[in-house]
Amino acid sequence: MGFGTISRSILVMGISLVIVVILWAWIGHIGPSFSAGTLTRQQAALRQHYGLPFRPVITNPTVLQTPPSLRNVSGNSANAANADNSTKAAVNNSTKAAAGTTSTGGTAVSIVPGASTLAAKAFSPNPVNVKVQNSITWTNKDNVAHTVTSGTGYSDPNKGKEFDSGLSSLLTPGKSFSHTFKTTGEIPYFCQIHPTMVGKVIVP
Ligand SMILES: [Cu+2]
Repeated sequence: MGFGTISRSILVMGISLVIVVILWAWIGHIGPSFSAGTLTRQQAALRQHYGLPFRPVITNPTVLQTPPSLRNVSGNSANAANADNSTKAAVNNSTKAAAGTTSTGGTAVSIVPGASTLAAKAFSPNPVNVKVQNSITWTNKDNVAHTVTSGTGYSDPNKGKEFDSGLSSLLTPGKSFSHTFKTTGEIPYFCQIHPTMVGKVIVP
């Protein structure tokens, strides 16, 4: 075996290696990008083709960490319950809609940065006073999603009765939620994602 054969073998190996590297750089990324991007586009195209409603892809880690059964608590209770409860849900929704239209001139409450670990300091000011028939607008100034939900916590049977920004439409960073208070009282509230976040509304 002469040097010619050896050098040809080395050349063939070298060319093979170069081809593998070029293919890897050219189409090596298709695996992960196919599973993420292409499937999303295909699903969107099929939904449009069959006239199905648009469903946003959830990428918010906070939402993904919330069990699906807890993402739409008010909706679930309306589905599971009798006519009496669904009527209540309808009344509650119309109250929410009314509150949304009177968002101007209300009292402002911030969900402060880092709120999820700040317990009673998560909301500012806290407690907050508001006159009857006036509204409070909560604005999320943190960088993760929260809710403002009336009640003392998950186990409160009256949870969300007075107001609930909801798990299906989370208060993502920068988002606001308003509610008008029709009766006097002291209303405790909390965040459904971080139940240690607690506040109180006083309607004297
Ligand atoms: Cu929260």
